[in-house]
Amino acid sequence: RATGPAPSDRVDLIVVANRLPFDLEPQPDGTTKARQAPGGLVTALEPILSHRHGAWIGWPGTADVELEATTTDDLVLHPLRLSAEEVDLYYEGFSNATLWPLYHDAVADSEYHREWWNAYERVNERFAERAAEVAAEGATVWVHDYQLQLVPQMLRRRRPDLRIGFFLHIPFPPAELFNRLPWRTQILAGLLGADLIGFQLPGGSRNFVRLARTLLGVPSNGGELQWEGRRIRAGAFPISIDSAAQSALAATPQVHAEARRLRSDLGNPRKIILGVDRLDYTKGIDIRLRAFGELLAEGDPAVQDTVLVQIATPSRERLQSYKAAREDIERTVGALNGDYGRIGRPAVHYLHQSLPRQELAAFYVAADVMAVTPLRDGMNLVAKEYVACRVDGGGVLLLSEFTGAARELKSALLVNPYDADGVKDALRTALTTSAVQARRRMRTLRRQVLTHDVDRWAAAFLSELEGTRDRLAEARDR
Ligand code: ADQ
Repeated sequence: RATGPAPSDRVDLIVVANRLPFDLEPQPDGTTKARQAPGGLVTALEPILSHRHGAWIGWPGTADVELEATTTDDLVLHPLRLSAEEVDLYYEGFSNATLWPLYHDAVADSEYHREWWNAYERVNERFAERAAEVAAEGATVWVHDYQLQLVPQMLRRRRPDLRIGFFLHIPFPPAELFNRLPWRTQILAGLLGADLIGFQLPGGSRNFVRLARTLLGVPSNGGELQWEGRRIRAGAFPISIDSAAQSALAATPQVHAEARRLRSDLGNPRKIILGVDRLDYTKGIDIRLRAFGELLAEGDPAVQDTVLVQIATPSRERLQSYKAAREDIERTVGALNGDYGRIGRPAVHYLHQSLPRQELAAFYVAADVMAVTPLRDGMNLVAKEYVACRVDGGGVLLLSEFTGAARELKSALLVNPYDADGVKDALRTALTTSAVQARRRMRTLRRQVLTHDVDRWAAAFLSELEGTRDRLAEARDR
């Protein structure tokens, strides 16, 4: 792009993320229609961005389309074109087949290819370039997630006047894993371009600070780091959901009616166990299926007249590891239904589909037990959505201790997903918990989720980011 926006069109708050918050569809008349993609991040950031006439830079989700910037409700969307090859190498390759498994405890093997890394660098450069064009003097730029870890440094080189924040939605791994990355120092230096680096958990932040010290010799004091003459802060900002909106949705008569209908469609079983995830090998879908299967095989009274409903959104379907995970899950579902189902009454109901928010809420309301069993997860919003939807105060949350959410939701039934007997015991306990006990746990969970929502998360991050620089300017002026 030879020309950028005129200086007067530049904005003072910009979000940079791999994906735009809207799906953009080119129309026959040459205009572009924007449809909001569901998600807490958009809901949280949209009001702040609109209020401050902010902008969002991201890929519109289809390769090889060149779209103009569009404005929706005071928010400017800047679609960034990615070629099919870039999507292959930068997104599916380096982001999802190198970084994703490595950052999730290496639960699957990572692949390391120079051409993936080269594309990652190139695409990060383009995101940084666009942000530099769009940002007003002294603007705040908030960069998101593992696909864009080089952007903070690349942007700072171009625009030292900006305040740059970075938030990682997935775990930041310990040295034992991170050190495998051939480009480990580049990634650390990329992140250090930010003024504030946010993680889901204090452990991720500590991993980062320690690695910056050992690999780059960055001096630090708690979460304060010194790098290239600047002070940088690293810390934990656990993300959440729009708890009030989720709760209000679950309380509507429509969702209640839908929940009753679902229960009846399932044959009015005694208990419903629910799983809701992107179909990803980190989510431990196979683990909950196997635990349920073993209880069925043993004829455990806890699973008598019980069904498991698994809703899995299609995800990253071109990657071999995702194909393998899907095949394993579908084989297991088939085997369980073959062994324990009856005509018209399968043991497991499995949907490989994305559902509308309202229908998902009805499932949450209908489920007696919510099974969240990832091997590793940055936060896990599904656990929080279930809690927010239990306006009736009932329901049992079974939660892997390796999710970020487990740190806040201590009253859930916490399980180690690697411990097959432990998961089985916890599932049995969840199914036989008394209503009084369940309500007691749910009350504590609801207090946490309703008071710690996504607005609070965004406000905490942005005020820390914008406060940081003010303190630094004061320190310099003194
Ligand atoms: P994800 O790995 O995608 O997010 P999660 O936090 O559970 O995981 O969020 C998934 C979202 O998709 C939820 O809002 C859920 O309602 C929705 N969803 C799941 N299945 C669905 C279905 N079948 N139909 C419709 N919607 C469905 C990453 C990190 C997480 C971190 C978030 C936010 O991996 O650890 O919590 O980002 O930071």
